[in-house]
Amino acid sequence: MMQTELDLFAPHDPPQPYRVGTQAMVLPGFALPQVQALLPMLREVIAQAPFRHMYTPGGLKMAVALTNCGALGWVSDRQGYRYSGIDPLTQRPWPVIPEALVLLANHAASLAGFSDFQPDACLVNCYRPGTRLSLHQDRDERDFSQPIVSVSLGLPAVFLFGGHTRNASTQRIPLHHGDVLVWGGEDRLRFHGVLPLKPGVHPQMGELRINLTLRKAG
Ligand code: MD6
Ligand code: FE
Repeated sequence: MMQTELDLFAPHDPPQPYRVGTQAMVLPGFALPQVQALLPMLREVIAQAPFRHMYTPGGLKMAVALTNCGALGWVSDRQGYRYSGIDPLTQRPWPVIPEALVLLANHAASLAGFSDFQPDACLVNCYRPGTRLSLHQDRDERDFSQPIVSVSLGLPAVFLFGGHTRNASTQRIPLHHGDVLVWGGEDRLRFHGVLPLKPGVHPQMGELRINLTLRKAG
């Protein structure tokens, strides 16, 4: 009896990993043990390569602010989408990916069935309340056999996971602070996006959602 009452106040364990596709998996809370160590490293990355709003090839300003770390960074401008070793804003190489983040991504990928994942690119996306990411495919990488590992921080978001065509139906996947999403294989080219971020204040991150996507781009 007493035990039952105490359990009501015990912190919840994060739910178990679950599949959202044949080769796509959510690892709830997987990054939580590392977050306190990762945040100062992320701050350092952002100091060296600040968030900025890029333009689509069509000339529209992207709602998500972004930066990168790693040998390659994802960039967009009137010329198109591509990976570049040089930050167009600073004209310097992107900061290195913090080793703890590489290890976390490699570990998450192996739990999801992708061994030996060696990311060389980490895209850092920053969302404010109201910011959304429209449905897209990730196809600027060289080798689609390599998975993508995505770490969510800050405010929760609803991730849309679609099919292989833009108009296929989408599943809604809630992503919280510390959740890791891994996908690859036959799910690698599925359309996906993020619904407009709901207003809120995260205790550690404030009015922000930050998403880190780690890839083998080159
Ligand atoms: C985001 N993520 O969660 C945007 N792409 O903010 C992506 O576009 C994404 O999380 C490929 C694989 C995982 C992702
Ligand atoms: Fe994407």
